[in-house]
Amino acid sequence: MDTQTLILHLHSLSALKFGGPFTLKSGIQSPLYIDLRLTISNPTLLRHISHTLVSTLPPSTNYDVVCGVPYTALPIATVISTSYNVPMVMRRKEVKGYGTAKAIEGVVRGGDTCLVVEDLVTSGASVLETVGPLRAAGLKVNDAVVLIDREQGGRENLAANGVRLHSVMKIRDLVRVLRREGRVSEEDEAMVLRFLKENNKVAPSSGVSASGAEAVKVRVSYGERAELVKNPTAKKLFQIMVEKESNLCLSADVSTASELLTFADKIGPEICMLKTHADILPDFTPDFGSKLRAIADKHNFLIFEDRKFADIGNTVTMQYEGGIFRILEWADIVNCHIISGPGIVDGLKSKGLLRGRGLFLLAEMSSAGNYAKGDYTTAAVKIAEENSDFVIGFISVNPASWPVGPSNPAFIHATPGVQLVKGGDGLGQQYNTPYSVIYERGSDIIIVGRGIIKADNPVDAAREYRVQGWNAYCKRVE
Ligand code: 5BU
Repeated sequence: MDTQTLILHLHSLSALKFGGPFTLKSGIQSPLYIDLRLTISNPTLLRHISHTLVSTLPPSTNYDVVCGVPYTALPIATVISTSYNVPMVMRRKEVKGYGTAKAIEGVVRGGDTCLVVEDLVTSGASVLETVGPLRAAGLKVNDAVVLIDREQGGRENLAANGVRLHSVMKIRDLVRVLRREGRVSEEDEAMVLRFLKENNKVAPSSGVSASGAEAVKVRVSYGERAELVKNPTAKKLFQIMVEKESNLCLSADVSTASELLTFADKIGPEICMLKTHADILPDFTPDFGSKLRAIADKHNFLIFEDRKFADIGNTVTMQYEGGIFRILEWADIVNCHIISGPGIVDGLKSKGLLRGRGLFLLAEMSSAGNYAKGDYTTAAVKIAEENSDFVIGFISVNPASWPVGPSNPAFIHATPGVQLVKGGDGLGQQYNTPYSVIYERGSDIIIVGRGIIKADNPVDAAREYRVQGWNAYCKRVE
C-alpha cells in the first residue's frame, strides 16, 4: 500500500478529523485531530502501517529490539515485532509500587539498541518520556520511527536528545492528498497550513500556553549567575554545577547513616548536591556530619539538610544549631516553610549568615493537594528578595508558571518529585521528568530520591538523570 492509499484509508476510518478546534496534549488548539487508536479496528490497515514504518527506515538503521510509545503505538510495535521477528519491550506509563517496580517490561540486554515506534509526533515529548526509561534500563536509543510528523518541533527536540526521527508522512503531505482527492475543503486545507505556519516549533507540553507564547524561563547560564550572587554557598553551587555539568541533587533517603555514606561516595561524582533527612537515620552519631563533609569535599558537592524548619524565629535558631543533629555544623544549605512569617528567616540567618550558609524557602511543594501556591508562593519570593544575602532560592515545582516568574536569575530553583517517568507514589508524591522540570518548568536543580536509590543500578541511573537534567538545561539557555 502506498502512502496515498494509506492516507485515504485513515480518512475513511475517521482517524483524521478536520474542523475543530481540537485541544492537543500541548494545550494548543488545532484545526486537525488525528486519532490513530482507531487503526486497531482494521487489522489489514494496522499491518500495512507497521510494514510502511519499517520500510521508511534507512537501510543502515540497526536495532535489536522495538518499543512502542504507550498506548497507541503498542499494537503497531507488536505487529512489527512478530512480522520481522524482532523482540519487543514495553514501557510502563506508571511504574508499579509493588513487585519488581520495573519501568521497562520484557527482557532487557544492556547495550542492545532499541527502535522506538510512535504513531504521531508533535513536540516529541511522548517519545522522550519513553526514551528516558529505555536508556536508564541500559538500552541505546538512536532512532524513532513515526507514521505522522505534525511538524511542530518534534524532529528538533528529539535530535537535541540524540534521537533521529524518521517519518512516513508529514501533515502537509496528508492534507495535500486529501484535498486533491476532494476529501477536505479548500478552507480546511488553508486552516491547517496556517496553523502549521504559526505553530512550527512547540516545546514539549506545558511550557507553552494556548496562545503559543513561552512561559518565563531564566536563560542566563549557571556560570553567569554565579557572578550575580552575594551568598558564597550559592556561588559555590553554581560553580560546581558548571564544573561537573550536573544539576542533579540526590535525595539520600536510605535507612541508615552508614548506607547514606556509602551512597554518597558512589553517586558523588554525578551530583552537585546531596539532600539528607538526618532525622530518619537510626544510627546517627555526632561524627556523621564530618564523615559526610569529607565525602562532599572529595567529590565536590554541597550538603542540603531538608529539615523544613517551620517554627518561630527563636525556636529555629536552637533547632538549627543544637540538639543531636547540630545541622549548622555540617549542612551547607537548609530549607524552611514561611508559614510562621519572615521571622523564621531572621532566626536562621542569625546563625547561618556568618558561616556563609544558604537557605531555600519552600515556595511550592511536589505533593498532591498542598497549599503552597498563589499568594503563598508570591510571599516567599518577597521574603527571599528582602533576604537575598542568605536566601539562595526556592523549593519550586513550576516556577515558569509563577505570576512573578523565576525573574531573578540570582535565585536557584530546586525541584523534588522527579523521575524518568511521569507518575506518583500512591502517597501523594507527584513526579515530572527532568526535561519537564528544567526545560518546561524553568527550574535549575532536579532532586531525585527513589528514582536513583531504588534503581537496579543506582550509579547508572544517577548518570542518566544527570545527563537528562543537563541536556534540558543546555537546551533552555541555548
Ligand atoms: P523521591 O523518592 O524522589 O520521591 O524523594 C523526594 C524527596 O524530596 C523526599 O526526601 C521528600 O521528603 C523531598 N521533598 C518532596 O518530595 N517534595 C517536596 O515538596 C519537598 C521535599 Br519540599
